Amino acid sequence: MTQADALTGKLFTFEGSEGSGKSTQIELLADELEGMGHEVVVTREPGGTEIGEEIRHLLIHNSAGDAMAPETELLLFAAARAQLVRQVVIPGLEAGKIILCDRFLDSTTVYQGAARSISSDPVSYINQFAVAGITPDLTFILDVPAEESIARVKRRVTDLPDRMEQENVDFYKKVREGYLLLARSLPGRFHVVDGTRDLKDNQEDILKTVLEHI
Ligand code: T5A
Repeated sequence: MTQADALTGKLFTFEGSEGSGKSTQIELLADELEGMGHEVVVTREPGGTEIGEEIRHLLIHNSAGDAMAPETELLLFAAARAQLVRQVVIPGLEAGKIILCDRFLDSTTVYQGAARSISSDPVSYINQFAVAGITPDLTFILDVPAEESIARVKRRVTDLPDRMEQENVDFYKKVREGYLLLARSLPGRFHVVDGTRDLKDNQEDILKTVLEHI
């Protein structure tokens, strides 16, 4: 029996720019699936483990992060992911659970690769090393224009925005384009959702698509 045969669960990941609606949709989907009797694990990146949450703090909230080199950022995101995969994702899949992960390896491809312009070879190699052969069964991209993403972040922010949220509109545009390019290059794994549509419509679309995969 191969490792893939032992992984009877499903991994669904959610991608998109800040404020695109990932967490909202994950919460709604988790409630629906649990109501149907499925065992669901909700997790996020960076984070999802004690080690990963420490790394998250360093990456996103620590003021020392302002001086962080893009290469350091890449390795820290990968470190958090390596821990999450081994501590949460693989055991969950082995136990037949449905894992809903807020961001996964595609965030690195897009943010560190497309938006921060680190070349694709190290990004791809480091991503593969971190995920240990685990590929999402399906990835939802919540697609929103850069301006809408920024507006939603601004509405939410009561204090100073975190480090990643201080990027300008061009950065958000590169992120959006990066995701749409990925979706075009791997149409079988990605399902693009219009993140400006009504919440309820997206909820129905996502649930229907997930049910077709489980
Ligand atoms: N990062 C991460 C990298 O650079 N590389 C990596 O490898 C990884 C893993 C993570 C940061 O790290 C970067 C990317 C990020 O910059 P985070 O704080 O976890 O930072 O940020 P996000 O994952 O982007 O989470 P957000 O909370 O910002 O966005 P969500 O979860 O997409 O949005 P959500 O659901 O909180 O919704 C935002 C607002 O929009 C409303 C909601 O009610 C909420 O107010 N909303 C809608 N409004 C209208 N219509 C809809 N359809 C709506 N859906 C939601």
